[in-house]
Amino acid sequence: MSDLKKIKDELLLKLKSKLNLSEVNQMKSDLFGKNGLVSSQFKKIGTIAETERKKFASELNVIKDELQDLINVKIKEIEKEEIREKLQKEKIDITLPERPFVRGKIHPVSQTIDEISSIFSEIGFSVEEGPDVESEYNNFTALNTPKNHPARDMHDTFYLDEKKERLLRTHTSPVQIRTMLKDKPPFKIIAPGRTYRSDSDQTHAPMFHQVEGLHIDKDINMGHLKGCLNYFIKEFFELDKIKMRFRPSHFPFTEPSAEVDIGYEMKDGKIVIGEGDQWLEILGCGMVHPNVLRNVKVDPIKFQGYAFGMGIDRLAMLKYGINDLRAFFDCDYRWLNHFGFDPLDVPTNYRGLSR
Ligand code: 2U9
Repeated sequence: MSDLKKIKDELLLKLKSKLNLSEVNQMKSDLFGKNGLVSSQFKKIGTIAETERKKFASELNVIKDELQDLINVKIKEIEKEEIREKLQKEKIDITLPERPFVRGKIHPVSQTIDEISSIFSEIGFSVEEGPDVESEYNNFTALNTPKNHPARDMHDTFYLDEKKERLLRTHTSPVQIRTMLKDKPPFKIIAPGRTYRSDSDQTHAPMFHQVEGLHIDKDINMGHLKGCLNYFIKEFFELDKIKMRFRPSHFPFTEPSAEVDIGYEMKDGKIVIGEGDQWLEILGCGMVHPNVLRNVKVDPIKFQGYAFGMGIDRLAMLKYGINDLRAFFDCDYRWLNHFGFDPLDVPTNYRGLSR
């Protein structure tokens, strides 16, 4: 029994000195570890005379509990002290100025693409995307655009090789070609994205944004095209009624083709869209040319449909009253801070489309 008492007295003595957590943990394993002092006392039980054994075992258990309590109390004390010391060292200086908080803005073009995608998704269009670098076939030949067409000229198109086989797409139409080559009709898609033309002045940038739409099914006619575009323009400009006219035009990939104008007037130096006796060209459209359908292995007797295309940058300028196109792509943060959109501001006509 004197052994047990000795162990306890020694522990009490050690615990009186200033210890850190790892020293106490070491003491714990010296006592209760596999070959610790207490553990070896337990091993002794079998060697003790039967008359003494019960008493020894019960005293050993009592001392073991006492030792464990002593150690646990010491550990708690040390932890408390460590927290106290840490809190004292980590004083917060409330006189420090706050860190500046900068939140980015959404570019008006991205905002407009989101709005357009969301409006068309309401009436069953899905969004398709494709690469900026395209083949001559997808960009021109498949779209019934002959070799002598002015759009193919070096002055209009950025070619990437001598043979003029690869180019920067001049419209997003190759996205529709790719979709039709890969899937089966019906198709009801829009294709927004970057497009390029070798053209740069006050109103033209060499890179600009377009959205095109394509709806191919059995018995689709120009009435569907007019209904779809009328719905889109009203939703986009947030108007209940809008003056709209279709003017005959020509594109190689549509027949018949038309350009769409909307009514507007100037009031106090500002453009008011929807009414008035002035006309503003807004997009081009038409019924997809049978040659285009044949090029993508769609039978034009069974399937017909319409297509349309419009410039996103100009739509964004009109809706948000921005008048210099070149500033769009200058990457000037002051401009973006002024014309950009707060990512946490949910617009009233938001339809839940995420970027
Ligand atoms: C396929 C078949 C037909 C897309 C169309 C237009 C008319 C059009 C211009 C508007 C202003 C381009 O940004 S802009 O310069 N686009 O006028 N785009 S029809 O027709 C297609 C597209 C794909 C397979």
